[in-house]
Amino acid sequence: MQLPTLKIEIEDKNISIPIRQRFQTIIKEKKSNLCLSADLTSLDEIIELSNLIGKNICMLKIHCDILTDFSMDKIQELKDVSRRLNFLLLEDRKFADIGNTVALQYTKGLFQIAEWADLVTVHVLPGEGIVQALEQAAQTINESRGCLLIAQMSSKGALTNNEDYVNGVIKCAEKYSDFVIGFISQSRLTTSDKYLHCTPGVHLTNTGDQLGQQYVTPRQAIDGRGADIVIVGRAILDSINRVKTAEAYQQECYQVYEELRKI
Ligand code: 5IU
Repeated sequence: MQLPTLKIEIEDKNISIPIRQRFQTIIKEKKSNLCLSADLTSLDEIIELSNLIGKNICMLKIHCDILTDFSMDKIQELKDVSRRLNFLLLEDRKFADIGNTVALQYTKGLFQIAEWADLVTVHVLPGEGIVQALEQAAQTINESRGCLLIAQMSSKGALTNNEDYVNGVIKCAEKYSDFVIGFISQSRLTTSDKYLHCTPGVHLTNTGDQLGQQYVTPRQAIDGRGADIVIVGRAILDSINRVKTAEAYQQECYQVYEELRKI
């Protein structure tokens, strides 16, 4: 009779704690500022991998539209793993349409993203209505939700990387600072601790790929580029031992983070 009560308490805790606070607690408690970018096409494989690597990460980033075996039951299974091993789920949807459309893309269709993704990524290109719409839509969900605004991209020639654009993104974050908990960025954008800076394009040995991706090391991402969260994909996914590699990235990223941010 004790077990069901305990489960309800855990669920309630997740529902009641604001997502920003939950994220910061996870990072400190687990000593991890590593986000695994699981760009895999099988949700079964992602679930299996997150059972092995979940203890090392603060967040798991996926692209639901590349999955060949997506179902709401399976994504619930992944959500259960994320709760048990205490990491957030980020759907890297990169919303980029008018408010009315993104609200539908967020809550409806095959993926019903708002039901399971703690966080989503958003382009501010269409204007601030996009964030307003997602925040409103998130209020229909019985759990704390948030988003990361894409301020700068890691890819060669990205049109996002100009000052006016980035300033517009920062302004939008300030206006919707309950729902916007951080940025996807390649540099430190604000001195406020409120916003978590998440940086993709990180690899310890490669400098890029054949399709425009540009890599820096974890140290360069955290030191030079002001990252709080380091997003790592193929450096872990393509390694011979994914678990060992994830452990190595966790240690390296958190050590540099502690050293520089004195947390
Ligand atoms: N991603 C980037 N750069 C960006 C943004 C997102 O690489 O500017 I915004 C995503 C794409 C991929 C992951 O899902 O982060 C990086 O994967 P690799 O570490 O395998 O390159």
